[in-house]
Amino acid sequence: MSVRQNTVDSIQWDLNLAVSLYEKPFADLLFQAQQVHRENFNPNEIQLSTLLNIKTGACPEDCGYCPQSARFKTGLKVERLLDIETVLDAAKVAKANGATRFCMGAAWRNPKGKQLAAVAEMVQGVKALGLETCATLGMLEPEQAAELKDAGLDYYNHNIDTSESYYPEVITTRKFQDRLDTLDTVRQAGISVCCGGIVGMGESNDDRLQMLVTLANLSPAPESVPINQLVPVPGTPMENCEPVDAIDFVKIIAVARILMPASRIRLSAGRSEFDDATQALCFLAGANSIFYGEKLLTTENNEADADRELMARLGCIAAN
Ligand code: SAM
Ligand code: DTB
Ligand code: SF4
Repeated sequence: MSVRQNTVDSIQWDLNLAVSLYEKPFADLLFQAQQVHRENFNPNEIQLSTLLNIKTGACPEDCGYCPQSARFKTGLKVERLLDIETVLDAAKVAKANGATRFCMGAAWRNPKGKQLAAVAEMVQGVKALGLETCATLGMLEPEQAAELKDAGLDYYNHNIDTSESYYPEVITTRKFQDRLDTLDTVRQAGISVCCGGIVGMGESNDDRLQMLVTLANLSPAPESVPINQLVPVPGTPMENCEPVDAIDFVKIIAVARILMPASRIRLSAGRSEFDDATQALCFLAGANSIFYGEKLLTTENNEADADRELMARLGCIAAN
């Protein structure tokens, strides 16, 4: 089956197409994904984003995967919004280590007036260091998105997390449509969209593929697509979820690459569970971005030294 690029607004992907891709023989799927990848990117470049949690825990939402929800006893130490110096120091370290994008995350349902002003100042400071800026702060109002854009925000991360039908099993305190509305608000403000989801939360394979179809049908598709494997944190309702089969995960990446030819597909949370060979297969399948640095938001990530070594072994360079 030939698959056209999602560069024309009228092209809508559907679940049947995603399933037919997913069910192809592994070698055929990876070959197609690699072809699409090469048409759109230097296949040996990986984009490096570093995360910093600027406000930790005590979140009112009930996202079943999240150690930062106030509803679950995860033993996390709650921290107020960091001061700007601490954030800029972390951004300088990230830049010195080779990251090109710095993503600030806050455990909020949505930012309030003063909080947004403080984050806007951080964005301005990070941008002035010569880094791309990204923030993930929850739901946004149009004027807040405009303020962030004015401050120099390049990307806003807001994940759909899963398929629309599985979503109520994961989160009840805000709707799937709320997520789409925020994504629209971000897009309208002229900020690039970073939007992906999580696999390994007990969803079906069709849920995973439907999530990719929904992402691909955003018009345009998100510029960045983080694919997280659940980090099962003790104390959360999902603490006992089983890890995703590595080959299934690689196939999800390949389908994401084919459905979203021009998007950066990011190997995100849960990467440290994958051995080097699995990560290499993910890159072959079209992943071309990682979270880089020892910490995600509250959980551990791969060692930066190990990532540099793996990239060198694979002949990969960091994207500018
Ligand atoms: N509070 C904001 C929000 O929910 O949009 C921003 C921070 S929130 C932690 C950002 C994203 O991290 C979530 O949408 C989810 O996709 C991901 N995430 C959180 N906990 C995770 C976990 N345990 N495993 C994998 N991904 C996770
Ligand atoms: C995304 O999709 N994954 C990142 C980022 N966007 C903000 C967050 C992963 C969080 C993993 C659990 C934690 O460290 O708290
Ligand atoms: Fe709060 Fe975001 Fe965690 Fe949901 S994912 S509980 S909104 S920090």
